[in-house]
Amino acid sequence: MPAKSPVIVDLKFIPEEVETALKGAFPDREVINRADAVHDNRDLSGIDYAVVWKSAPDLFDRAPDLKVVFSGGAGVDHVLTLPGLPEVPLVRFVDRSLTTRMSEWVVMQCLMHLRQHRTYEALAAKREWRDLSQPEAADVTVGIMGMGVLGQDAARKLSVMGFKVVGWSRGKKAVDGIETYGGDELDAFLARTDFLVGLLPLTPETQGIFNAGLFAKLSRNGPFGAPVFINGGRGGSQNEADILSSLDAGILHAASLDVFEQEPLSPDSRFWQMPNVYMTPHVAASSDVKALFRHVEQQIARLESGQPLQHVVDKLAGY
Ligand code: NDP
Ligand code: OXD
Repeated sequence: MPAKSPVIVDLKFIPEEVETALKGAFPDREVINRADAVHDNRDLSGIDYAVVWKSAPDLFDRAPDLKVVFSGGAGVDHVLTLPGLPEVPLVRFVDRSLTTRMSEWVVMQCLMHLRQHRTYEALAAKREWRDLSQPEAADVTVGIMGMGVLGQDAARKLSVMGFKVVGWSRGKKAVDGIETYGGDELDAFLARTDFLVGLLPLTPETQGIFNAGLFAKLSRNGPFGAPVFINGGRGGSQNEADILSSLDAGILHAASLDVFEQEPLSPDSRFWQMPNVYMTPHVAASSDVKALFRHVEQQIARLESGQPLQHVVDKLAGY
């Protein structure tokens, strides 16, 4: 039997987590972890598989014979923009742990805004004991842009918490208990939305979609008057100058941002000082590296036994 192809691992994750996850992973084949300097001059030709997250741009030059590229995350914009991406299937990471993490983040942000957590923190810092009038989840309609794997799970979990939920996606979805809108119904969707959640991939169509024009179309009938913007998708989909000016002008009440146009976010960014903005450093749904390697093993096993790969990206659509 011919030897099984090695797997190239090129992941800009926490290096120790990758090392630990690699122990016991891919037991039947060699692993070339590009974080390991011993592989610096290694010939990567003839290798079938690579698992990548923010790979060095020379990857496809160095490894010209790849048969499948696996994204280390659910998003693939970081792969689609790499020079020399070969005409082979690109498989994205779809996994229970990742989906659960994103829904935790989304539900947490919605609850923190609903429960006016920042205001209570500020009161606590002044040792001031004061109650604020308290809307409930049922008073808020959360609108999710991007009703894919992550959007649909977040929608269900927000519903369980009592929020009214509406969803928007390119193709209209049927999700139990959730009112959904298709691509050409954006304005009607926005008019319903008090808390806007972005869970879109970054594509030419979604670049800069979260801008002043869109914020102006959101509902102003929610409990805080102005709407809240929450983005866990990609920073390239948001116009940060517009978010800042909309917050300044009271067109937006508050925001939660996990992703930014430039990452890491500059220490000079005004976002750091804004009391009504929650920020996290692109960690809303980090990949569990062990689960990622299990998923890659399963997909390779499918391919090598003649079954179709799952979660293959439509490169034309960009996600
Ligand atoms: P999916 O591919 O499952 O879902 C994408 C959704 O976006 C689909 O509903 C799709 O519509 C919709 N969509 C795409 N383009 C458009 C458009 N032009 N107009 C309207 N709707 C559109 O992706 P996931 O849910 O798995 O992930 C979503 C994104 O979340 C990822 O691409 C990634 O960028 C981001 N992400 C961020 C993380 C973080 O830690 N911050 C972690 C993981 C992911 P349709 O259903 O009709 O195809
Ligand atoms: C992803 C991410 O796409 O973590 O999975 O951003």
